[in-house]
Amino acid sequence: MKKVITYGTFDLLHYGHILLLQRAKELGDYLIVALSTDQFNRLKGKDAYFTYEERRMMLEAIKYVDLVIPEENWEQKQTDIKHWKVDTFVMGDDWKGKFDELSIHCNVIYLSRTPDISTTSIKSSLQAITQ
Ligand code: C2G
Repeated sequence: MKKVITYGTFDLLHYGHILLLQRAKELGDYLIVALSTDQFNRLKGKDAYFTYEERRMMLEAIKYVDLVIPEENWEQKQTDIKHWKVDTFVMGDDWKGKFDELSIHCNVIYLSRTPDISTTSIKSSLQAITQ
């Protein structure tokens, strides 16, 4: 079984996230999503609209996703890769180069980010509509 892992906040789930998860799953047979906890989001400077539990439930409903685990810090990736016997680590290419050190443990692949959609842009559009 070829295991793939990816990390993120996945707030206000949108098609950019889904396309990332779809392509990540195509790289193996089993996709693990390490989902940023509410506490880690604060560390990342992100104020997610949905709680961890709400974001987890939505991710678990996606057919490409096989397991959701908590992402609690920046440093856990190497441990996760070893613990879950991961073959491939995947991120959108807004992170290109940032996790290359993991290539001693597994394949590291950066997939092209879907243009013109982001959680931030959704929030801005909604604010404009409701003002
Ligand atoms: N993504 C994408 N296309 C978009 C938006 C996001 O491909 N239009 C990808 C991102 O590149 C990332 C994943 O979807 O790989 C999740 O995006 P975020 O929730 O914004 O993740 P981020 O806050 O970047 O967290 O330790 C890593 C961090 O937890 C990554």
